[in-house]
Amino acid sequence: MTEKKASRRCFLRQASLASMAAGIAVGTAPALKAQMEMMPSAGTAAASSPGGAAPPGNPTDRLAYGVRSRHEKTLRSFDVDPLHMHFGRMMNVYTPLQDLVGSITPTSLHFVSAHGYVPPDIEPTSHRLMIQGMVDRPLVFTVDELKQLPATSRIMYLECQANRPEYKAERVDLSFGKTACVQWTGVLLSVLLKEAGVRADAKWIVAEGSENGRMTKSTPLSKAMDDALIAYGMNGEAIRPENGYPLRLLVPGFEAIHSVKWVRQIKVTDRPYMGFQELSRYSPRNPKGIEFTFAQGAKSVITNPSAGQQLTRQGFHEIRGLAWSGGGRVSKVEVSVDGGKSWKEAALQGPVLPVAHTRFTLPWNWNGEEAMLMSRCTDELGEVQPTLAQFAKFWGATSAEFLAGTASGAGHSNSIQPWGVRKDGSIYNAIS
Ligand SMILES: Nc1nc2c(c(=O)[nH]1)N[C@H]1C(S)=C(S)[C@@H](COP(=O)(O)O)O[C@H]1N2
Ligand SMILES: [Mo]
Repeated sequence: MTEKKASRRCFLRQASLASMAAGIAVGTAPALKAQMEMMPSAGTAAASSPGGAAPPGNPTDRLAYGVRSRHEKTLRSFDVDPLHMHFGRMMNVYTPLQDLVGSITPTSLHFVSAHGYVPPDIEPTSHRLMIQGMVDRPLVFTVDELKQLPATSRIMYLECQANRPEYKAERVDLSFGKTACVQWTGVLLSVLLKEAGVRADAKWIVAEGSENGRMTKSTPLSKAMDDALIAYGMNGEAIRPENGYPLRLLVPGFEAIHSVKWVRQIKVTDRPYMGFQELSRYSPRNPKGIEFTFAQGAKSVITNPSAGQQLTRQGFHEIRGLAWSGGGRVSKVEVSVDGGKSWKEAALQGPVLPVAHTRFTLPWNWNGEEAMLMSRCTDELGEVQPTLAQFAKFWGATSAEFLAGTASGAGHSNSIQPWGVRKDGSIYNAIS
């Protein structure tokens, strides 16, 4: 290191300490000044951070691994589902959709769903993924071995089957927040299955997680061979512990329960396993017996404005929301401000990716009168998002039964969400 560089670094350190202590910046370039103002020192928060407390943590740690501005307050809401308390803790953590911009969910705000078991704390070097069952050569992989195989990245959404408009929450994240869209990175499961040599009469895979309850889920082999992923990456870094660290299965477009977290085993079989989770909660019942449900239909929701929010003035507002489909790309989103009497086509923010959240927008001039906002997604398969009445009819029930929770055995719910706007600008959930 040259003397000049060394002395400059020394100057920076002293300058920042001096400015922290005194609460003033010495005569430095604007960029450096901004950087120094970001770095509070212990005990002098008030002096160095006018308007509030310093962000938590050590300043050098924050440079090594960033945190957001202390002025940003968006948080996930979470609850423990009392209905499932007797199975253990059912964890529901919701993506705060109303606070997001763009179409990628920040990793820290991704929803979490876990079935009665605490997310395991897995040491990655001791974790293994086993491929076995109806294969010629059972295989065991370490995480490092998987990382050396050809990598695939894919931006895609996940959505819990329990993301149900008919829960009728007075905030969009509480009825729609069990969905998120991030970039996942890993190895195509087909690469591993081909290496293991799947037998001709195999038809299913059964994936098993590593938590105490060892959640298992069956997925058709054809889907597993098509585009399922064994992921280790999430938005450019390791998957977060709650989302499946160090490895999770991802089954694009299927109900998220197929995407088994902390995956430790893929067993190739000729029939689905009726695991505890599949029997208890995720299999719609019809008179013929228990069914499995797979790909999710076209769905959308207006996130802004939405229930619990308040319009503070008449005039221009941009209606914003998210649309997605397990069947592929979103091809069209229509928005109604008069409860479905008339519809206008919204603009889609690109790139429009298959099986990914797609943001839509529509300019709206609020005249101060009552309004009813709705969005309706059409996907590239031509499937159109139904109203609750249409959705209920499909399952041989009524809207009232769905709203009362007595018909909740039905699969993925993708009905249209109406938000009512009152004359005072307050917004309520108008699903009926
Ligand atoms: N091993 C394991 N995998 C799991 C679950 C679980 O409880 N254990 N929950 C499933 C369900 S129901 C959902 S909705 C998604 C949630 O994924 P996320 O927590 O990363 O958002 O994970 C699925 N995979
Ligand atoms: Mo779920």
